[in-house]
Amino acid sequence: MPQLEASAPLDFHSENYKDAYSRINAIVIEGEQEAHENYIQLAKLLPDHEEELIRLSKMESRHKKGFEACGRNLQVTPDMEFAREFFAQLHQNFQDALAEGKVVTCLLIQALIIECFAIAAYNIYIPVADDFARKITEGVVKDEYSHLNFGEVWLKANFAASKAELEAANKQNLPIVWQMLNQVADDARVLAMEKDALVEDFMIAYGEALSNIGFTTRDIMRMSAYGLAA
Ligand code: Y39
Ligand code: FE
Ligand code: FE
Ligand code: FE
Repeated sequence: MPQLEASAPLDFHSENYKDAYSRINAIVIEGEQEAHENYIQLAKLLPDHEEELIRLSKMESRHKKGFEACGRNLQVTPDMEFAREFFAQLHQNFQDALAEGKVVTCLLIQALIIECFAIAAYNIYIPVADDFARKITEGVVKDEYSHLNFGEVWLKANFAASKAELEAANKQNLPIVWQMLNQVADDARVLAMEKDALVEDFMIAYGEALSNIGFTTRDIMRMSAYGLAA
């Protein structure tokens, strides 16, 4: 059902809204913090792109500050412990890949999967956000497309050498995204963000990214199927 039909008007100050926001806002703040750290780590793995990656990492800390302000504006205290748990598996997989110098896996996790997750979530949030958060999120989502683009351009230029590692990293990490979405579906719905819409926008962004990198439609169909039943 379309999001705007048959739904009660949102009360941004209701206890119900604020309770759900305490977790979704925390996830976004934690995600931005981890993205900041991940781009600093990527800069070490890709010294030729150090300057650009440090620039991206600084954008992520600005995003974090913006979303912290969104929580304060609604007088919500973000549940950061919930958020750290929420990202723990992807965080661990990124750290493991980093320790092995697997730059392709690190790029798939941060620059493709997490960025597509952010793009989907922020685009779905913008039409249903409060005025303050909408303005912040509109600025942020533009940046996220540029982060996704960095990953696409690098992986496209290194496609032949990266293909097998990308497929393995997709198989390892895509099912985790569906688990994460399931975990927040109820809270997202309170904010008028429907799970089906999130899944659809994620798959469009992720499928387009894989296509831009050089995967065939057949590859993309096969890769997208991982973990869908999670
Ligand atoms: O690159 C980035 O800035 C990404 C870290 C931010 C991820 C945000 C994750 C959003 C998930 C929200 C789920 C709402 C339903
Ligand atoms: Fe860490
Ligand atoms: Fe960001
Ligand atoms: Fe980003």
